[in-house]
Amino acid sequence: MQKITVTGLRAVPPFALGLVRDLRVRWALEEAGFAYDSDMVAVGEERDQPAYRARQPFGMVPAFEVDGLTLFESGAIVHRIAEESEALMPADRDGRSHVLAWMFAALNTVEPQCQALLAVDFQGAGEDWARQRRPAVIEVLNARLAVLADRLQGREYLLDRFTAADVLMTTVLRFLRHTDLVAGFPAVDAYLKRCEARPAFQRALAAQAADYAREAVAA
Ligand SMILES: N[C@@H](CCC(=O)N[C@@H](CS)C(=O)NCC(=O)O)C(=O)O
Repeated sequence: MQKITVTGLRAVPPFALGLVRDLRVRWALEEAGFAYDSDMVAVGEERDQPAYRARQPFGMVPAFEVDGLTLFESGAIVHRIAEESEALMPADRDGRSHVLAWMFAALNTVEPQCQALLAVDFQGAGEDWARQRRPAVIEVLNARLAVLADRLQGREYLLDRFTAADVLMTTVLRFLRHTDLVAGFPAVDAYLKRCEARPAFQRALAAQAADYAREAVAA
């Protein structure tokens, strides 16, 4: 991979600092050892422009460019990076399929429940609909976390070594950081801390924070 650009958001509310999905792309790049540039887009008009919609049809982040290819959806981007680096995905076909299965599990089975809780706890804070909805969301999340805890019993990572699936699962589980849900499952808690302690994650988080701080100063 040669010239790589990752696009993040220019401004985010405090609860979203360290959660925006360009983080997972930056982390995958750090694990793979690929250098990248970042570029930040504003909320609203800039992301509605045809030039940005051509890169990310929904006007969201992250967007990604490598050697003239533009790509959107954080899962697709992390998968593309993983295809280019054995640091994130093994070479054998069955091994790659297992990584892909856990990538989908993170994005399709766990992330929607985490997002439902974010909607209840932040967008719906103090509202009746959120109070009524919360117990059902927590019940499903606890069920998902219980399965993850079983999976991680006696394992350091989702598979037999660190892969792109851990990049996605970790960044998804971070959406629960305003709760004590993960702490209720020691194996998942230890897994999350283990993944977040990786030097590549720390570099990605610091780079994202530095970009957002720079944008805040410039605003
Ligand atoms: N499924 C998409 C979701 C992208 C997404 O929700 N991005 C958020 C930031 S983490 C965003 O751009 N929010 C601003 C908006 O929706 O306008 C992905 O994984 O890339």
